Amino acid sequence: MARKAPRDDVNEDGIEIGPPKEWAAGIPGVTRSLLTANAQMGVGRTLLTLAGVNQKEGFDCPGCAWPEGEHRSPFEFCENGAKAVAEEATVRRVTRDFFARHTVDDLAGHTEYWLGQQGRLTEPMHKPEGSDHYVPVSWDDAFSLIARELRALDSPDEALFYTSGRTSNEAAFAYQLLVRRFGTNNLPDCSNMCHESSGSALNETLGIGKGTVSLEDLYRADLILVVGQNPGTNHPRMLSALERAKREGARIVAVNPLPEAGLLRFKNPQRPSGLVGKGTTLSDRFLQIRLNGDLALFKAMSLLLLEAEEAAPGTVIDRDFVETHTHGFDDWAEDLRSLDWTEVEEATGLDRPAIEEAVREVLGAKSVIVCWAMGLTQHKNSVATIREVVNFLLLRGNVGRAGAGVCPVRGHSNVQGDRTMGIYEKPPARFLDALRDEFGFEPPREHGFDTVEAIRALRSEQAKVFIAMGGNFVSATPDTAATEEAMRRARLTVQVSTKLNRSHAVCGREALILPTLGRTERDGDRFVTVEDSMGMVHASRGRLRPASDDLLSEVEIVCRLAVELFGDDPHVPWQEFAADYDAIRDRVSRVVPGFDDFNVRVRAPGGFALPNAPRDERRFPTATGKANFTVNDLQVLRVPPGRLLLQTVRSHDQYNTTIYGMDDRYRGVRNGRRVVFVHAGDLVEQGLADGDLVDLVSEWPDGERRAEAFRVVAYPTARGCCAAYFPETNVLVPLDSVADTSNTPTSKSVVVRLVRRAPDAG
Ligand SMILES: Nc1nc2c(c(=O)[nH]1)N[C@H]1C(S)=C(S)[C@@H](COP(=O)(O)OP(=O)(O)OC[C@H]3O[C@@H](n4cnc5c(=O)[nH]c(N)nc54)[C@H](O)[C@@H]3O)O[C@H]1N2
Ligand SMILES: Nc1nc2c(c(=O)[nH]1)N[C@H]1C(S)=C(S)[C@@H](COP(=O)(O)OP(=O)(O)OC[C@H]3O[C@@H](n4cnc5c(=O)[nH]c(N)nc54)[C@H](O)[C@@H]3O)O[C@H]1N2
Ligand SMILES: [Mo]
Repeated sequence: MARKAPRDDVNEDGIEIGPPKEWAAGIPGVTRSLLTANAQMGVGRTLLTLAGVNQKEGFDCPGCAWPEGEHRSPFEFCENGAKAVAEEATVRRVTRDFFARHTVDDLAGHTEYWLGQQGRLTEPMHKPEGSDHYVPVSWDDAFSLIARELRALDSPDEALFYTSGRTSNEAAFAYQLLVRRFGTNNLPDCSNMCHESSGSALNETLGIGKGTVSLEDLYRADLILVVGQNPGTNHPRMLSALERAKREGARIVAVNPLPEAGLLRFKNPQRPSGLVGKGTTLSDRFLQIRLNGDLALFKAMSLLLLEAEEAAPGTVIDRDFVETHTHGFDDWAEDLRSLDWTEVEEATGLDRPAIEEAVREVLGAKSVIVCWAMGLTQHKNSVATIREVVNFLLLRGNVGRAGAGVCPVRGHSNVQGDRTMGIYEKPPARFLDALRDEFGFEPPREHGFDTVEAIRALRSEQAKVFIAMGGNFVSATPDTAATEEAMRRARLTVQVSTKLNRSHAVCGREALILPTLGRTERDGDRFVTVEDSMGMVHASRGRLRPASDDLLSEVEIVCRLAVELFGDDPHVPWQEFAADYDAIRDRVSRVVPGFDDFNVRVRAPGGFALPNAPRDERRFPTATGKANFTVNDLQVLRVPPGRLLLQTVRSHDQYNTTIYGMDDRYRGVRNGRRVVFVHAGDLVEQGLADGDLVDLVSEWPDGERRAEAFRVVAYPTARGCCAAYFPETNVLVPLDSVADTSNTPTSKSVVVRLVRRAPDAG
């Protein structure tokens, strides 16, 4: 299985490689954001739009889920937030003429970059079966077509309802209600590929699938570990928070195979000195860990803490906390004694003194926070790794107290809220009971398909209708060739989208594109709400004129489909929901814990915080009623000779599958994406050199997978590891390569062989 580069990929010959940057943001960051914004929007619209980002009366930045601070500057946005906004507020339009000019096949031959650059979708489009063109369709006809196909299924479980993470709370609640009213829990979402491992590990050990810290905690921490995360690119506003934490005395340790610019030094563009000065050195210590080494690292750090306690009893472990609030300590501590340091050094690529120094930081800190993102969640042993992070924190009582806790940094701007609203294929019984009590129908109890299972169901034609509330399913998921083939088998695919992407081109036999409003746009006089990464809920109100008069909000799309599907529904007032989002919020307040008086509290400036039992009361609603220590085996991921461990990452110029541009400024790449970053020492060992053109080949029991034509870049990553961008490399990860328990594709540890291409094959 091989994948050729689509034809308008920038030619590798044009790639320019310079030295990686050591600092993030500052003047280049600001001018960059204005340049991107201007190219898409023009100057007037740029200033109007950017001034509304993350303001108390404005819209929530669609960029990431990092919370807003209490002191919002007039420009509470970052370079990449501005790009996300510009991408949505662009003045370019995809019209019916565009679809008349391009066949579906033709669109499938273009890159994500090209597709995204065409602009905003403007009217509903329909690809009839057997046709190779999308043609305009009325909203009414589109809804009756979907309802007809859904009703024709033998079972509701033959339909799949995907959600990406930008969907508002109101749309998400209405959507999951429609799906359960229809009779299935087939609600796969982007979380399945993202923080599912965090949710799995935290639910089991702490009793909540979310983080336990607020921004205020970050400012009060003595030590912050930033593990498996590249905030300079993916959560730039987090750098301001880290900078402030440092000013208030925190120390920061970065754990990453790559020396990411934002982790090292930061020039805060929101402060005058940040534009010109030297910037803040953010990380006090950098552990350049080998990919997938974190489980070993956290075990080793915990063991050293246990040994320190033995050397000076009563000084290291928080005995009170461990005895009162936790379960399983003795078994865990006993197991830890058998840790093998050779294996630790092998797994982490770090030597013992480096780990001992890190532990001295821990011993010197009363309050510790661990932040993480995809570097921890997308491995086979991710759930175990995050459980070990929890063990490490529990040992010194670093949960549920000021300045301490777990901080999984969420991706999409409302991915956390979507889960809270019930977008989940494995809903807890208490949520379904609450739905039943509120609406008077019996929701389905059987668990539904997650993302990977949904692809399998499409492949076996067990699932026949696929509906997506946002996102770009075929590009974001693994095993590209298999996934695309599976998607093409669907009877009907429906994409609710703002912009064109590959999932419109690689579609079912019959397909619909339903264009929707973005965050930045006016939705009559209505507003929606979102929940950030730290459980703060607040309103988001768009201000721009919609990209076209023919767009519907996501809520209206769900409710109008429901009216078509259920007719006069005695259980849910869909028409009222479509007209008045307060009516939805009233229902949320009765179904979802923590949303009492939702309509009142969300109108308070800044919104409100959701309750968080571990954080607020040191209460752990787990199976044991306590915070659980868990035993997790260390299995070193050994790479056969001649192979490297590949991680798939984001460049500075992309938002998941949306490609803003061809540069990765902080890593020194211009004008191309087909690059693979490899340590110079490994290049020598592999008989390769910087500038070589290689194929990336992964080997699996069912055969090899190949991603073609990558330029080798000598780069200071950890030894034995390499990195390349997704989605180009998704082809390398088979559907069956997933994390234990969470079923998340293993996008951060793929064993690959680098095969030099013959010059004429380039
Ligand atoms: N501009 C922009 N912002 C975004 C996104 C975007 O695409 N663009 N995406 C959003 C989404 S949905 C998400 S989930 C987040 C993603 O945010 P990140 O998780 O920061 O995104 P990645 O690019 O996947 O970066 C993974 C980081 O983990 C490191 N890493 C990889 N494997 C390991 C490992 O085994 N151990 C350790 N310690 N480190 C490792 C990598 O070197 C890299 O620094 O960002 C969100 N924000
Ligand atoms: N190899 C590899 N694969 C990965 C990852 C990785 O690190 N490596 N990361 C994974 C992660 S963390 C995630 S979250 C997934 C992301 O998976 P998805 O969420 O499915 O993908 P996105 O690229 O974020 O979706 C972009 C599309 O969303 C639509 N869109 C944007 N805004 C809106 C809106 O407001 N409403 C609606 N209805 N549509 C909108 C646009 O049409 C746009 O083309 O990818 C995963 N895939
Ligand atoms: Mo994500």
